[in-house]
Amino acid sequence: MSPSVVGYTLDRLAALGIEHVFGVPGDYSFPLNDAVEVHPRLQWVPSSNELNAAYAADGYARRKGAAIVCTTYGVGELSALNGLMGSMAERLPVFHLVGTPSLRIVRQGLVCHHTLGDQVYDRFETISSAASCVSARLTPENAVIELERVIDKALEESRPAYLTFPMDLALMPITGEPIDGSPIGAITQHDSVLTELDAVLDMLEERIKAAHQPVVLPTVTLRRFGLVNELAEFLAVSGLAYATTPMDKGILSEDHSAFLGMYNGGRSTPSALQGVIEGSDLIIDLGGLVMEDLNTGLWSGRLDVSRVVALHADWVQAGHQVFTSVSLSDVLTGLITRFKTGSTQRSYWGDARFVQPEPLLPMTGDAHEPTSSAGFYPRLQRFLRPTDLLISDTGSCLLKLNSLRLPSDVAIESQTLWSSIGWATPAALGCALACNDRRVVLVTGDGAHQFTAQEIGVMGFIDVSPVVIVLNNGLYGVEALISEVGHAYNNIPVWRYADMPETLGCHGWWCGKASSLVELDQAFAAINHHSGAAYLEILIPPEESQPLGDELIETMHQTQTPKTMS
Ligand SMILES: Cc1ncc(C[n+]2csc(CCOP(=O)(O)OP(=O)(O)O)c2C)c(N)n1
Ligand SMILES: [Mg+2]
Repeated sequence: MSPSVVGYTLDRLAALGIEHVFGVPGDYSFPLNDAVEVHPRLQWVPSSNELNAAYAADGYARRKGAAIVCTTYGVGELSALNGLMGSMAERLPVFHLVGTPSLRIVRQGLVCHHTLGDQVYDRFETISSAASCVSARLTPENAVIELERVIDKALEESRPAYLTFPMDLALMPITGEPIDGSPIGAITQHDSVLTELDAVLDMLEERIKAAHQPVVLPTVTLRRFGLVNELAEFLAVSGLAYATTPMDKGILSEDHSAFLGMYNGGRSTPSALQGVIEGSDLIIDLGGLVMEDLNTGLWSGRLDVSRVVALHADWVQAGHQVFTSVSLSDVLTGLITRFKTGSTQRSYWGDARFVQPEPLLPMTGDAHEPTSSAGFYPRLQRFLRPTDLLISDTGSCLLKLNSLRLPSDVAIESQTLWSSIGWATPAALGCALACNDRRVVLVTGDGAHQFTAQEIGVMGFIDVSPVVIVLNNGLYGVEALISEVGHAYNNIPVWRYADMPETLGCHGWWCGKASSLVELDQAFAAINHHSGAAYLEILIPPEESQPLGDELIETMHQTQTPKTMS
């Protein structure tokens, strides 16, 4: 007996290595919900709402390679869209499965719930498919062939896919031969056109040989395509030094001997790094840098295009020269081979040798002083353990964490490009489920946390054990700064954060609140001794809510205020 359309879809996605499905059930989605419930390799994770489900799936895909989010027609799918659009921006293959009215309802023209009361049934498909790079409506006849196309495209682009399932067709058996599929780790990028690949490798070899001080800017795209080990090997055989932008932070352990620090235009750390990168005669952009404001020190970075060779996922740009149909993985492995077999092996550190990444922040503050940003970040650096995965929400904490040196083998996930506040709490849940070999440490502002804090209840319910750190300054701090402190719209309700895990049904969590540095030290020590989940609220004075310098605030004003108004 052939599997049903939904059963086969889940088999095919589980074959990629996905083990969890995030979502909220709904009557149109029951065929999907039921199929997940009985699937031997998939576990349903109940989300508090569809936006949280999409954020959790985004986090999961960052660490697992792909994820599934399942919502119901109209009301459910539309609620998930901000999360999925974030996965579009940040390049994460999240499969969005949506149950829709049956073909029988559509053919009879019956007016049904979750519509505008008219007989338009496909209104939401155009909206939801905008948050995907590929979409399909699955039927018994097309399920096999369409799933291959959709999976291939989603992985090729590393972006979401949108799949709809009319609820009657969803339960019918597929008509084609099922395909087993392979796990994500075994799936490679599309083959390159060989003549084009050779031309790229020749060009790169020549440019590297001729350069006095080439530098590498590896991007997070390498992680998305499973090429982090290749990056490490490339750095080892080439002897090239590298720096990362905020979006690409922590791609390798930040105690790597070739690591120079964070390139962020005029806000680089160490500050001398800006000169090294911008003065370099060859900048190898590995994966496609995103030159957005928060990734370029508010556009203060200037990379001379004639010195940049950009290796995108499937094309290459060197000045005005463009090469197409070459995959990043082929270019990287080709370069490794050329360095290994060629005579060009040498160290290219040049002046870069004199730039050292920032050490850990010095410990500041007397034990009985109140907690503050200045006291928190050096303590956080010392609290983190090798293999920890730090998740940061958008807000003043991200601006600070992006410029901090991470301790050895600590990884980080953030949404520097999409920057949707509230993302991090559900994303921490997704990350915790995707990688049980790392302790997840979430740092979030209170404002961001209030968006999606219900997911703490889900963490307790399904028994994952993150460390949650909430920075309570009572306001949308970073916004207060940019919009000038004093606006009532930046104040947020006063919550008793440390009481929340218990209210939300979490058992065995260490929960506490720190308002002085001695309490903070004790809390961190207690959390490191506790074997389960932990939730720590830290009071941050509102007047010192953001660790941003005056000069940065001024730059933000200048960048954001239209010339006619200044
Ligand atoms: C979904 C969404 N809504 C609004 C914003 C605008 N925004 C950016 S940061 C921020 C405030 C964050 O406040 P909080 O989490 O308390 O961090 P703080 O800066 O106070 O430490 C807001 C409202 C956004 N980025 N995303
Ligand atoms: Mg705040």
